[in-house]
Parts: sequence; structure tokens; C-alpha cells
Amino acid sequence: MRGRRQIQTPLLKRASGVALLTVLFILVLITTLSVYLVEQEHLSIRRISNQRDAEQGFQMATGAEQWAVKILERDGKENNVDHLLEPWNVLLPEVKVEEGTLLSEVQDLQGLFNINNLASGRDEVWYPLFTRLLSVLEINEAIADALIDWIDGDQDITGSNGAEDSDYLGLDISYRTADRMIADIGELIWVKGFDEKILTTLSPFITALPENNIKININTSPPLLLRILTKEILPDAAVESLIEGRGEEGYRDIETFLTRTEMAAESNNVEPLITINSKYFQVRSEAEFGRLTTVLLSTVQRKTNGDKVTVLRRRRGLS
Ligand SMILES: [Ca+2]
Ligand SMILES: [Ca+2]
Repeated sequence: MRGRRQIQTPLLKRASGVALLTVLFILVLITTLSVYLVEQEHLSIRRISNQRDAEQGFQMATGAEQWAVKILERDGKENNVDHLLEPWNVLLPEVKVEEGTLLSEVQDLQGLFNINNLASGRDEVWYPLFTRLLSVLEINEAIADALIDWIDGDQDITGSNGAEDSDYLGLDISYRTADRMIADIGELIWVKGFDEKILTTLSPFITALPENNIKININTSPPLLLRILTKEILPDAAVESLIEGRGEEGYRDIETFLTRTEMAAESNNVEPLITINSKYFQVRSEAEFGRLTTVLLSTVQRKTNGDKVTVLRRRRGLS
């Protein structure tokens, strides 16, 4: 017996050791699996709750957008002049709703230079204005030609700095010109001569509207655009005086603006560039709900002969 025990003991010990290890292994496995499943459950709950917050945020932001649309429609019914002291330009107060907040602001896109006006090529109206804008911003004026080629429907190279398909097809990452109007100013980064720095410098003054020949609203444009309406770039004092001239109600007609001393010498050149009302606006709506903030950028159009405002395009972001 003693001899058998002496032989069996190490085997038994080893067997019980293996069994213990197996039990420990299973325990570790069960614990790990449980932790994993709980984490997955949490992630799944978080995902569902984020989806719910994002969807709810989008619905709320759309509501804020429609609120701004109603203000623009009412303004269209009440008057034919658009200026910065009108109700649509007053930042709407933040609204608290259950579990969230809403905010909405409107920008007049016609206060800016519409780059799609360059669809007319090197014309005598928009091309000189755009090159003056580049000049005062200290950007190489040569990039205007490449931008014209990017937009125009032909493959004829404009001036000595233009660029059509042949210029882009030879690049490491090759592509073609759009040969149509620009939908978003971010697209400019693909145009020869443009870079991030130029885009950052230009973007406060330009927009991309779905039409050619969109005039600049002198009641809402930034001072820098008023400076370059004339071929002779205006001094700051003259621009300040023009802005003062907007008064409480903006310029009521373009004649009042054109007969001012600052414009007098060039009123014929300035006349085709300007207007006193706008039909394109951008509504920026922000909805904070749960853990998410939804931002909705909507380009809206108000018909000239009516008060109806329609949403042309929406871009959505989360933060
Ligand atoms: Ca108005
Ligand atoms: Ca072209």
C-alpha cells in the first residue's frame, strides 16, 4: 500500500493541480467574459443613447432653423430692404427645452462676394472686383484665372495663369476641373494656386451661391468689401463714412449710395455690383441635447417676388 501510495501521490497531486488550474482558468474566463459583456452592454446603451441624442438634436436644430426661416419670411413681407439692424440679424436668445438648449443665427450671404460670379470669366464687372479683393488681402491675383477655368464649362485656359484638366491630370493624385459652379468654398483647395492659408484669409469675404451675377448688399457687407467697390481702393475714413450712412434703416435705394461723394467719380462702375436687399442667407442652428451638440448649417433662399423662404441645402455636424 505504502509503495502504491508512494507511486500514486505525485500523479494525484499533478491531477488535482491540473483540475485546480482548469477551475482557475474557467473562473478567469467567466470573470473576463462577464466584464466584457457588461462593457459591451454599456457601450451598446451608450451607442443607443448617442443615436437618440443625435436624432433628437437634429430634430431640435431643424426646429430652430424653421424659426429663423419664419423671421426671414416675415421680414420679406414687411420691407424690401435688408440691413444689419433687422430682427433676422439679432442673435435669437438661447431657448431652454427639456434636456437641452437651442440657438439660431442668420447671416446674409449677399453681404459677401459670390465666387460663382466668376462664371462670366474675365468680365468687366466681377473679375476686377475679385482681383481687387485678392490685392487688398495680399493674395497673388494670378489665382483668379485658375478659379475662372475651374468654374467655366470649357477647356480653354484663361490668361497665362489659368488651369484646365491638363494641369491637374499630371499631378501625383490626378483629377479634373469641376467645369461647373462651386457648391462649397471648401472646394477651392483643389484649384491651382489655392492653399489653406489663402482659404482662411478669403473665407470671411466670399460665398458660393447657386447663381451667377449675384450683387453685394451694401447694407450688410463687411467694411473691406465696401473699400474695393471702386477701382481706387477707398481709405478707412471713407468706408467709415459709408457705414455711418447706413443709419438705423440701411440705404433705402442704391441711388442714395451712388450719389455719395465717396462713390461719385465711379458710380457707373459701382452700380452693377450692388443691391440693398438679399435673397440668400445662411442659418446656423445649434441644439444641445444629452451629451451631444448638433450644428446645422442651412443655405436658404427667399424669392425676390414673394416672402417664401426655401432651404436649398443643409450641412450637419456633431460635437
Ligand atoms: Ca428686410
Ligand atoms: Ca473650365
